Amino acid sequence: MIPLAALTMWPMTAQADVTISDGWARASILASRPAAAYLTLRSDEDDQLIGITTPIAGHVTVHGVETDANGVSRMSAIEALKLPSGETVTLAPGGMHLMLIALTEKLEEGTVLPLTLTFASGAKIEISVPVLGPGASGPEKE
Ligand SMILES: [Cu+2]
Repeated sequence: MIPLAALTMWPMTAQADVTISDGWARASILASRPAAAYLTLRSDEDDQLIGITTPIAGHVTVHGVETDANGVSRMSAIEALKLPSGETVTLAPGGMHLMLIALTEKLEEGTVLPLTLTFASGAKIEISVPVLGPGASGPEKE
């Protein structure tokens, strides 16, 4: 993993027409367990997030959470996350998240997680998000 000191640009800023902010991942206890990461996206044009990769996980999917009539929540994969023009789309604990599966190492608090996001427009954005503690609920606001 990359030490936090290697983080050159924070907060993350726009490239293409999509602005990404408040990205973070939650430290995981075992590499054999899936991990979750969160971020906020805002696109100036209608776009869709269609792919996410990281060198340390075999698979990254956007998950939504649905609660049925019995109050049972389950996660479902979102193949293409819609980013309507000018709308803020938030992935946060309890709701949508990035699910990292088949990790090659556990997410260690204090390191950063590199992510490459691919959009339907063809744009690609590379970001690094901080890995916060297992009990964190989000990055601290200044
Ligand atoms: Cu999930």
